[in-house]
Amino acid sequence: MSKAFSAIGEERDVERDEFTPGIEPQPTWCPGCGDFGVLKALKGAMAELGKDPEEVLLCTGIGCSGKLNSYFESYGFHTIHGRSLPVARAAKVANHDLEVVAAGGDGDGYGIGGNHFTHSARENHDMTYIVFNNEVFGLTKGQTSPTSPKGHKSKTQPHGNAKDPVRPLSMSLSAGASYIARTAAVNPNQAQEIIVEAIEHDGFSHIDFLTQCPTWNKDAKQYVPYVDVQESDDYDFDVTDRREASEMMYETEDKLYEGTVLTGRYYQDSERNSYQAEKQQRGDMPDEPLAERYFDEDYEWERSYDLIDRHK
Ligand SMILES: Cc1ncc(C[n+]2csc(CCOP(=O)(O)OP(=O)(O)O)c2C)c(N)n1
Ligand code: SF4
Ligand SMILES: [Mg+2]
Repeated sequence: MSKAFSAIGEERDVERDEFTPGIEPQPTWCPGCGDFGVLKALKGAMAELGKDPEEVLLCTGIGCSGKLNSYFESYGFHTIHGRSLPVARAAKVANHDLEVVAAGGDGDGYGIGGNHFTHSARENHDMTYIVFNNEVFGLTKGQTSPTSPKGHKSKTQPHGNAKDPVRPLSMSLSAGASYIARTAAVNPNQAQEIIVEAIEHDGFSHIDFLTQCPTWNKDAKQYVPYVDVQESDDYDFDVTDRREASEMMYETEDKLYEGTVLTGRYYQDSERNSYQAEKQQRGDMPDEPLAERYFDEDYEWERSYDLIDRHK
């Protein structure tokens, strides 16, 4: 339980259990699945931040990871495969008062939804994107995913994966995310701290969340022992320096497949405007949620043609 200020400025106690749905569905995740760690850390982070469930929208993709919003009390939208981000972006643009979190798997976010990931990061939408990275397609029984190691054997690649895995952190940095971190389900305290920071960050926050899949990724690590790059004396880099962050990400991505699990904060740019701030500076987005205009019968809509004429 944490003491926090609610959105209306009242101090109150927020408990993790407020984010447990009233009907308490039992998660259908397998015993030992890393997805439990994300759920626990997310509930803990929301309680620490003093959020009310009705202030939060959780959009998920398809996969074991996509079941997250069945077990998390808030507004929710279980979208289609790879499409949690466009739905999350639309909701945020329509109502920027919402705390928007999108979540999905490595197949969902780095594969079929990769294009949405790239452009959401580039546009720096103010939201938190949690990618459950278990290095397989879990829900559909363990096929090779974009983060499966080279040589990894599965039903779709019985002779071993011929492809190099994607580099999620580097991809995110080059696309334009302004907060980038990696954590692991086996490290719940760090995971909660990182989710809190990601939500507080004003811009697109990407968390690559290592979630072990004991059912379909048996030769994979349980992501232990992990090293926190901020805590370790072996690493020293500036998270606000793009070049240093990029080098550290490269090393982290290589080491994961060599058996060393590096986690922590990798990059933060607090200077860059979020999409919303940029639009507001240009006079394109009102202070009140845009969606309120639809309920205002007297609102006079402008056509974009008229605006173009005005700028001639
Ligand atoms: C358009 C579309 N293609 C394929 C599928 C089948 N499908 C469902 S989940 C999934 C992969 C999920 O893997 P990942 O995103 O890594 O999530 P995980 O289950 O590992 O959490 C696939 C291919 C689908 N539901 N929709
Ligand atoms: S198949 Fe893997 S990812 Fe899915 S619930 Fe089971 S352990 Fe978790
Ligand atoms: Mg997966």
